[in-house]
Amino acid sequence: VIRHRLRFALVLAAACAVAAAFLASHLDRAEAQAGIASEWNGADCAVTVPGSWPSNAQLPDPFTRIDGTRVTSQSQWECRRSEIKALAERTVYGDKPQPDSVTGSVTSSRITVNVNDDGRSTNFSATVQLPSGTGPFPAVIVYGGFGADTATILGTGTAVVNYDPGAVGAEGTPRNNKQGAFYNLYGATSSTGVLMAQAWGVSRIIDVIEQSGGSILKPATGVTGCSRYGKGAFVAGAFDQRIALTMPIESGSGGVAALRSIPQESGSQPLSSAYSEQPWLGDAFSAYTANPGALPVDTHEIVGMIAPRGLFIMDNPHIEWLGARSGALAALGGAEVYKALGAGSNISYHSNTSNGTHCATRTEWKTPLQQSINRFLHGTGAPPATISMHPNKTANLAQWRTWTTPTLTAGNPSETTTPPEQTTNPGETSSPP
Ligand code: MCU
Repeated sequence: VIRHRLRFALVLAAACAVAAAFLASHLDRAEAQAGIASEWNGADCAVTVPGSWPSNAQLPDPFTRIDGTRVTSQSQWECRRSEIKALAERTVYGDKPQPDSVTGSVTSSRITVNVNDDGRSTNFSATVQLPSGTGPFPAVIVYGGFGADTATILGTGTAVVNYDPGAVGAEGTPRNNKQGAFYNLYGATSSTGVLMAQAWGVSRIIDVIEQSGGSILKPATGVTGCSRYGKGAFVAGAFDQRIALTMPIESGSGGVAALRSIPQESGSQPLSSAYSEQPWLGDAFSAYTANPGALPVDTHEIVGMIAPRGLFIMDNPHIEWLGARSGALAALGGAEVYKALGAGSNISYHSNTSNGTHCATRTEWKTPLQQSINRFLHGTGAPPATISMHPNKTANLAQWRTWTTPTLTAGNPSETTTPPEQTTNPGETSSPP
């Protein structure tokens, strides 16, 4: 069984490497110059990460702060979400820095990005495919080539931005010699993992789209990718609140899958493997691969960071390595945050597929993908609003929690220093109260 599993991982890894090689990035010089839009509401919440916290074999309560107090209002949640972000950066992914300046250009075929921070500079680019019709168009940033069903996206009148994540956070390096645009700025020994580096690159693309004046691309942005690129898309969506729609596909261990549940899901990629196969997660995660119960967060709270923005998680239940039960558990746990915010219909999960091919273009996903894109990037129609687990890969949230889900009350601005959620994306403005 182990040999079979190893062989599967090697075949996947080889397939991924070949496809990634197609995505050589061509670097260009920038023209436009402007400031950086804010990507995180709640950046001015006072968050302190303590030196220690209690272990918890179950999924931690998203609504209880690390100091043990519980949040009751939406404005308190804004700062709790910042605390979850800080804890997740510290223990799972590594830090996502905010650079000094970003410049670049958007044309109908290419986005160029130049970033400066602390006297250093770097650049990368992405290619653009426009749909037919008259722009400007919202865009979906597609990681790599996997599961990138560009026809489905273009068919909704949405542009595709082809993002080569390896240009910003490369795979295939040792942890003490990380490579790519992110590490050009922050150093090859940065403890930030490749997934967060790649997510930082997505944020810089959005900076450039926002600065471009909106004649070609609108700021409404989605992100997707499959497998390792599903891990990446998930992290990108969680750590940038300008992303209106996140669509991770078959992301497995290191992606959506609940970290505490992976050791209990037979055949799923072990945490130690997800940590060592590539420097995907931050260096600090080495302390938790054998003991995820010691983490102050789990991925249901990363799902919760995306709330109330659009989220459609797709999993493959036919390949044990992909840990679909742990993915479903994180979706169910995170859906509680959506419910608490009165936005329960903005999250969908689907693993009830018949085709077992990894990263296949699945007919069952076409309609909910297009519904999600229409709702959250175009502001039309209704989201799929379904949690559909394959019968072999159902998860039971009740076994994993003792906490209950509050209804977070609206308002109470005295409890936060941050302005209310920006409503630049249509999904947020239309969430039920
Ligand atoms: C699910 O994503 C990964 C998985 O974590 C790896 O173990 C395997 O090698 O490759 C998968 C993948 O990215 O496939 C394209």
